[in-house]
Amino acid sequence: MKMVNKICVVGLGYIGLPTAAVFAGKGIDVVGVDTRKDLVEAVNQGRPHFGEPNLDTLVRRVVEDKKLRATMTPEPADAFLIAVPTPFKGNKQPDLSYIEAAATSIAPMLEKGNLIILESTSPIGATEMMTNLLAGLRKDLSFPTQLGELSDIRVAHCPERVLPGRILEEVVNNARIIGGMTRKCAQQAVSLYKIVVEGECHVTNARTAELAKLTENAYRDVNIAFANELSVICDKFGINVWEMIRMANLHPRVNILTPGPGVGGHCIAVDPWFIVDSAPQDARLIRAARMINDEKPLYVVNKIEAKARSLVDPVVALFGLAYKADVDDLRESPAVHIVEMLAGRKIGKILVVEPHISELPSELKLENVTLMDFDMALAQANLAVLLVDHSAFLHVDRDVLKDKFVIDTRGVW
Ligand code: SAJ
Repeated sequence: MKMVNKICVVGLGYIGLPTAAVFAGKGIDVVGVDTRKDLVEAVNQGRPHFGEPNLDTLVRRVVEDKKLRATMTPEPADAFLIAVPTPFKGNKQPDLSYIEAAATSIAPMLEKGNLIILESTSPIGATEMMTNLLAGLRKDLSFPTQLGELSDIRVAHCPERVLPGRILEEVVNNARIIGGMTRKCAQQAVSLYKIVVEGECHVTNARTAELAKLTENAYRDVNIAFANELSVICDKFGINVWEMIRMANLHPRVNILTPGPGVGGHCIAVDPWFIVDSAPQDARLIRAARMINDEKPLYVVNKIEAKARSLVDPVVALFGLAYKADVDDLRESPAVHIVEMLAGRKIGKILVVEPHISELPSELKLENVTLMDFDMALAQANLAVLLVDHSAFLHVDRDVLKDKFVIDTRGVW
């Protein structure tokens, strides 16, 4: 295989930026491309636009070493790595417009011998769709959907699998699924990942890789839904669900996940819908799990409202807005939905504590919602609701909590 000297990473988000930085850290020339000017400028100043352990130090170093550079238009390279979002549309169907735009933007830069990797989480058939789109744009080159192993361009789907909060560690150590459009495509992709990945690279075809990635997140979603369903059942009987699960998990073949206020983030709350969309008649359990997890925030709101209405002068403090512990990411966060719904119920004063932000998101800029620090909110509240198990919330003074009504959606207080 041709040596990889230069990589063009399209999309400098939660996956693209760390991946670009890790390759640059290994001495590869990396050009990062993004359509957002502010983000490109920030990267060129050595500043990531989101919080992730150790990412700022790495980005600063590779930018200073001139190994990573960001631009708004792709450049010719040996390999192109696409890491753009794949959200869903209003009808829960996958929105592939970012993949299409990324492919269209790299098409003029392609040269014989190039490797294109789609890292974005994708519905079944998306890699093939992207390849056909490129083939239509570059009739002078051949693609694996046309010529198989003889193609000029190699294409593979290698889905990202890193956990926010541990991205830099997992991008190197996790095993990778390498879904080649052909065997040679896969081999070339393995050679590329071996530059940075210490985990094993497992070769398969692109469709299997697409569904395997969706399955990983659907597996977690289904298991969290099971835990969330149990939490509702336990509430009915006055049983502490966390204690009950701890007991059940003592069985050597039982490992139930943790109930919470709902499932957030841009992956687990989204990706299972891609399976449902591909097989609407058959994906019954996957759909049910999605609905159970999506309904959990409303259940929590009803519980908070019922308790608040039983108080004379309710002051409700809600702890945490992020979609999970110790991240600053509010996307698809059940906690944000809960505060928003609760504010609409006009139950009294709502205090919000989120140490990772300095300003409330726009949907929560409401007259009855105030962002406050932990001690002040706890002192003022008569109903304390834990929505996110941030480390900063775990060492709460039990004596202070004793004087309040407490709703703990995470089972840690
Ligand atoms: N959650 C629970 N109970 C649990 C575990 C999680 O309520 O027992 C909630 C969290 O609070 C959060 C949501 O689920 O709201 C998702 O959090 P997560 O930590 O399970 O996963 P993500 O969304 O941060 O990252 C997932 C990971 N996928 C799997 O673990 C199978 C990650 O490896 C993927 O790379 C990522 O999705 C992705 O980008 O697809």
